[in-house]
Amino acid sequence: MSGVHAAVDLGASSGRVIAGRIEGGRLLTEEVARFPNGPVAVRAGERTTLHWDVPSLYAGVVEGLRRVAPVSVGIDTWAVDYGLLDADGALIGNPVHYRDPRTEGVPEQVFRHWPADRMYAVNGLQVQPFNTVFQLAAETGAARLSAARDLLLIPDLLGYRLTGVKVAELTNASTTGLVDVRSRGWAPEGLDVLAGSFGVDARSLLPDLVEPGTVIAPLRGDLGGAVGAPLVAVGSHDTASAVVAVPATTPNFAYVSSGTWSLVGVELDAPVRTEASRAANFTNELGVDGTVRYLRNVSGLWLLQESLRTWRERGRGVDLADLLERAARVPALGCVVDVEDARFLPPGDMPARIAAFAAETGQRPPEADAEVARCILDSLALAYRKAVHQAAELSGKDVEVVHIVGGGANNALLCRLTADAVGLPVIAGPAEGTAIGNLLVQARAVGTVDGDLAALRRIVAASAETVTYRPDGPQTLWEEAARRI
Ligand code: LFR
Repeated sequence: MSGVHAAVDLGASSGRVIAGRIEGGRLLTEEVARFPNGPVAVRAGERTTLHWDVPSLYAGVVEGLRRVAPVSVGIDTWAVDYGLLDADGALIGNPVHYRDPRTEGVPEQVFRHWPADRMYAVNGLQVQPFNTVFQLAAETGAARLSAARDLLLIPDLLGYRLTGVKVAELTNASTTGLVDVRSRGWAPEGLDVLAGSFGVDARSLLPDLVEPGTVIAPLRGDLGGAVGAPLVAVGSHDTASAVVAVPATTPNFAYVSSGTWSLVGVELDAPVRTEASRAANFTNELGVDGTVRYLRNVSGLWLLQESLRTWRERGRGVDLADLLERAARVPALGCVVDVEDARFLPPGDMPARIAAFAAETGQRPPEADAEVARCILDSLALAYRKAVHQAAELSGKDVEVVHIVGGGANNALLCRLTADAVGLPVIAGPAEGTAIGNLLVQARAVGTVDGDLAALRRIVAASAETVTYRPDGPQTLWEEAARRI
């Protein structure tokens, strides 16, 4: 039996510390701490801004690590967000959450100085308004920028608090828009544009890049039995860790990392930077072991989560399991929406936005809660279908099977609909993909396991319960639905 590794995984609604150990070639995991990680809306002057709550997260992380006394630690969160440090290493304000609308209209301003096609040729990145490069451009003139000496992405920020060492882990850095996707180094062109046109000296703020798998430094401070454990740079972008945990047994797979977001794509050895790829807004994010995560952000269970929240706020608490059971009995494809439409991005009344989309596209808006849920799941499956087909076509990769990892793997209706929509078998699980990928990369870095990505994935396959869904029903139904949006 190995020592215990600790994955810190900060997700959309909660942060967790998950302990994992290798036993008999299998990875056994256990959640040891959970604490809230919702955005905090803070009003200052005329504006309300969505923030991270770093101090409270830090307290949760410390508490969890003390409980485990691990032999190594890895940290992952969602991408793009960062904190600024002053000359004393103190955090300047709480970092802004990417769902804050401060970047509305900013990509267009940046493209005037760094045209979108030139940018894509360098960073290979999908355009999302919240990409770090746009968040930084939105900070032009902000007082805190002039006080800033370092910029750290959130996992690296927590890592710095735990070790005193500043790095930029590459998989997450690749979502900033400031990494050259071919050289896997910072992109001088992007740094020049930020400095020259927006007065943001990112060049002097960004630390050195490290590849995932690098041992950063031992933990220090008031951490009980966790002191001295090495912090390992894992795929600190949660999606990078989730892709490590795809239990693929063939190279010809597509994946859906399905949670608050759905990240749909394939794994490649080299980026695809064609005009067709850019037009389809496919991203080349960097993965573990020199890979490229070629994917698109399709929205995700966010639409369902926000609907549940809306109903709850109106005093109509809905039980998810019961809702999904009822949704399974609603006739298929009655109404579909384009889940990638920008209107679905911010928090708020999701059923109303879905109804508005339906009306605009000449469909009868879903009314009952089960109809809304069915609409969301049909629409997600439809979006997965499009993204899987496009990923295969644009990259030239053969796809024989679709793996769903993350919370969506537990949603049997979504998995079944995905198999039907894509027309390929779907293998669902593990639901804890991100934590598992995090744990395996650190376990390998400190010598508990060894081997390439395929070997790590064999451990996942041996450890995780998966369910296979075979496609059923005619593809023409999905083709017709796609034409409605
Ligand atoms: C998923 C994710 C996506 C990223 C989005 C925002 O949790 O990390 O990969 O595009 O969140 O950071």
